[in-house]
Amino acid sequence: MGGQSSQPPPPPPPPLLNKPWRRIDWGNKQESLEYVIYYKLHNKEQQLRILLHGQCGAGKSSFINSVQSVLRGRMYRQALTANTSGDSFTKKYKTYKIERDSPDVFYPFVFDDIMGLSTDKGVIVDDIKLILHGHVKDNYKYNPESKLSEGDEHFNKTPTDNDKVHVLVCVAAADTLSTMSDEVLRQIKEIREEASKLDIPQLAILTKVDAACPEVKKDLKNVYRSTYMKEMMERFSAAVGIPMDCIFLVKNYHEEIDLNEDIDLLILNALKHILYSGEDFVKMKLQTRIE
Ligand SMILES: Nc1nc2c(ncn2[C@@H]2O[C@H](COP(=O)(O)OP(=O)(O)OP(=O)(O)O)[C@@H](O)[C@H]2O)c(=O)[nH]1
Ligand SMILES: [Mg+2]
Repeated sequence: MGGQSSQPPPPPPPPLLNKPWRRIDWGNKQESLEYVIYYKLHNKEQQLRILLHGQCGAGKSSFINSVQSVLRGRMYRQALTANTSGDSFTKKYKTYKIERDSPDVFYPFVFDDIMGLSTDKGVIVDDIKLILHGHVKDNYKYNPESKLSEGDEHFNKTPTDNDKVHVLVCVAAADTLSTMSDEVLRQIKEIREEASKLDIPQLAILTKVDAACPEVKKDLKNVYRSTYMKEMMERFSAAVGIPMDCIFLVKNYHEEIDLNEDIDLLILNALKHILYSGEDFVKMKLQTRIE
């Protein structure tokens, strides 16, 4: 303007950083796997309840299947998933235990899968708050008209500590992050606020990294070198208030029929941090009870 020569725009950042900004020990799956395989809590009766929430189609059910696949060493598809858009495919609140060694022995952590958030069904947020407090029984079928009421057979009036949520994980699809509606973001924040009141630790996983960035699709090991993925994480962190060190990039099993070590490593990395947070929370609760 005004005859002055304007500065040329800065060159776009290179698609890949020279060095990854977060370290993943590629090629060493055993260490992470052993951490989970031998994972136990001090109190044998204690169980960590991990609740996954997030937009419809974000990959919540797929993440549970992916964790099961890694831990069982073969593809596992217990939680139903679907390639649909719009309404949530998962309609029920369901708890998934993971078998360890034999059919009646389970890992000391469980995953709660729920219906996804969408723009028009605000009732789900009230139900999720009840889940955080342990008031919702397994297999509750979500009713879009009204939240679960105290008189319902699926309302748990006297939740034990194992019924309550110990880690809240927000799942978001990296490839559609930029189009996430303000309403869904608001719902995520509202759920986080309730969890914060209960001191429940909160993490996030960004799925579908393969669909979000061509460099990552080419080689999953590029995931923490991709400038685009880092920017997505930063934007998501700013939008929902979850700090960067609590956000993990993941590619779920979705079309593969065989396990892949790189996919496993990202899933184990996220799972390890989820378990650390849950364990710290349980310890903190125990201490405050003793004091
Ligand atoms: N490319 C790719 N596709 C994925 C990934 N994770 C999940 N998907 C696909 O995304 C679709 C939705 O996945 P779901 O696991 O059903 O998502 P959800 O969050 O449980 O969805 P609702 O139950 O509807 O809320 C399915 O077609 C999956 O195969 C991923 O990491 N990469
Ligand atoms: Mg689902």
